[in-house]
Amino acid sequence: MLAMALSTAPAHAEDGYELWLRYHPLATEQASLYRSRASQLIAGSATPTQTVTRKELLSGLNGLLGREPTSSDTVTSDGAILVGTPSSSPLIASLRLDTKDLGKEGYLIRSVTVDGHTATAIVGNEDVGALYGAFHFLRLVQTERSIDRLDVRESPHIKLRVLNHWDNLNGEVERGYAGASIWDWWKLPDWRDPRYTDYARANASIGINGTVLNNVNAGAEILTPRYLEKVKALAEVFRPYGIRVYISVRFSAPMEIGGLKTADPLDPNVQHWWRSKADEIYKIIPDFGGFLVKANSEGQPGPQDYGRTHADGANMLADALAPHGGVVMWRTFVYSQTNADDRAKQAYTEFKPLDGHFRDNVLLQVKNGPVDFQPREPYGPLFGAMPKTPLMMEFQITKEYLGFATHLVYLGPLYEEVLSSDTMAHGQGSTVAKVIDGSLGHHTLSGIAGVANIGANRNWSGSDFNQANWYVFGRLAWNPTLASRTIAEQWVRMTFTNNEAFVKPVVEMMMGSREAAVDYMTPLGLHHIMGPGHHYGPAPWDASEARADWRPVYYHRADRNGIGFDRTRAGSDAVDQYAPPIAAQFNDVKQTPEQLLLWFHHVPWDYRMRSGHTLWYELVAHYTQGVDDVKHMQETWRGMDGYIDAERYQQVAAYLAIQEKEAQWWRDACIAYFQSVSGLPLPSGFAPPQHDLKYYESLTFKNVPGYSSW
Ligand code: BDP
Repeated sequence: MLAMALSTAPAHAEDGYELWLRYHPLATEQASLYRSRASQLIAGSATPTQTVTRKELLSGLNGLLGREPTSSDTVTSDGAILVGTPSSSPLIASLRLDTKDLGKEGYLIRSVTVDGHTATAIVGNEDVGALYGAFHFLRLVQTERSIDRLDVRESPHIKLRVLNHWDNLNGEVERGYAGASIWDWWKLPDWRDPRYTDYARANASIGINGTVLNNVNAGAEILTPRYLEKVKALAEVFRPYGIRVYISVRFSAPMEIGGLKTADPLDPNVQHWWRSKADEIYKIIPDFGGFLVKANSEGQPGPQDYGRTHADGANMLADALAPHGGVVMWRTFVYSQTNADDRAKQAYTEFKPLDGHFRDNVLLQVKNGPVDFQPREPYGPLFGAMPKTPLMMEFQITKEYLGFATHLVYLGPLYEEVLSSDTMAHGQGSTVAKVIDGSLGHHTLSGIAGVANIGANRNWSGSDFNQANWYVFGRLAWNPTLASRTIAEQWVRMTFTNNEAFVKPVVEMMMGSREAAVDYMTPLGLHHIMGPGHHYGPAPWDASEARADWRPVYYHRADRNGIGFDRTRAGSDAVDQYAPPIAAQFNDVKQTPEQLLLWFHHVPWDYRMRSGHTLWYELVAHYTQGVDDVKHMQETWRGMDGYIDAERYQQVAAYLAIQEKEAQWWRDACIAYFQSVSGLPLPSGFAPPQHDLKYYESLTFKNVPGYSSW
């Protein structure tokens, strides 16, 4: 068995650079089958997008099938592939395919007959649609799906599908675990690293159509002419792939680089400064996307510094961009240390009253949960609460709170859980997905952002499995109703192998991995109990942070009597930020899903769980389960030896060993701490922590990735 598996493993070294666009030869039987259905390629090259589409198909099919289709203008045999738009190709126009509903970015893939020959037509209304269709077609071949009777129609559910890079201009990446920034700002614009093209290919292959190049904690320099030239160079590389560039702007830029005394959004000089800045940008980057803004949040400047509202600030920038078709993505991640109210409530409190006050080209970008990208949070209460404003989703792809680069945690189930949550805001079925795709509020503008996990590491994302999180983000951005399991399966096939003996157990392992992390880090609704600042490892005891709302003890509220944050009507009343049926559910301890119990309730240690056990027992059981799950993942992976290349196999194995060690650390440290607070004995059958609490408390870390520059 093992010997057989070994014989199909690729012969050369793999470093993960190719991502899921790994066009390695299919097994011989499959290859010859596909070759007969991909014998000719009829594709234009009149525009840059057509050229890259054609190139991708040629290199992809050549790699997968061991032979390039012949290029031609007419169909001369069975198995031709026709790619393009009705307006650019008379041949495609003559097929009279119905492209009406596809929009600008949609495509169809249809098996057709041309001059008596079977063929496959990949058609968009615009070049970029055909490009997306080409990637879809390649995926079918890569994953060994039938391409005989195709009738695919696809168009994106969400308009702006954007990566957010938290990259600083000095090359550091905030919360980045995959090395330095891939943007070599110093050598731009003259040196355009070929990697930028591969970045664009990867994004286009999953439908991402925008990228915010710099950190939300932005400096003003990126708005200077010197840097705008660099931004322009990147925009030029990305343009053929349908990707627009955006930048994060610092609200006080008019003071820092414009010489003004104020950044007050109602000051005419400030307004004028931003208008001319926008004009300057669009002169050199005509398809520039717009601005992303973090304002009055964690010390960043903003309109409130001048007694103005978020709407005043966003609208001022929106007015500057509007003549050029640009948008403002204004973040709702705000909370203040001078506000004694529950941090989880503050975004809603500040933004909900502003519904209806924003210009048409403003989107509010809302983190998926009310606090901060924790392993599990309920969906943010703003979703569904601002029907007059397009709300964007902000997911984190980089795993700031989920084990950095080394923990194997597939985020698909987390994204899916949030997107499919029913807000009940406009009756049953008002899912978060329908809020952000604009359908619930009848918005034409819609968006979704993912904080990128991309860096200069050869494998882009810090680990092979982290690539799956970039991938699943893109696919769900295109269609937020897709199942994360289906996406995982496709990713595994494209990234590793189609061998079922590998695909099935690995998909299973990925699907369980997020729950494992929740269990060994923050089970039953616990949150924000990680190490201070750098966010590495457990520190539920920590009260060292300057701000109360950065301290773990603020969030878990454990004492001798119980544990959890009371967000019911008797507590902070965060529950009432949700639509009434959901609020009623979360307000009632018995109706609250146990996975969110301690998010919404402070309960005694001997609280009876649905299992019949006490909360204390269940807490210990979940922590233990998390570690066991990681051991199980290791076991699964050991069984995969020989199915894939040794390089990636071994790195995953080594990372899983790190994950096991750290999962154990999380479990033991948290149990030791909570036990010290509850004073309860460890339930029988569970191993005691490996060290005493003092040991865990004594661990400190310096030079943690993603944080060192602060
Ligand atoms: C937190 C990060 C911090 C970011 C902030 C944000 O710890 O580095 O600047 O979010 O989203 O998750 O603005």
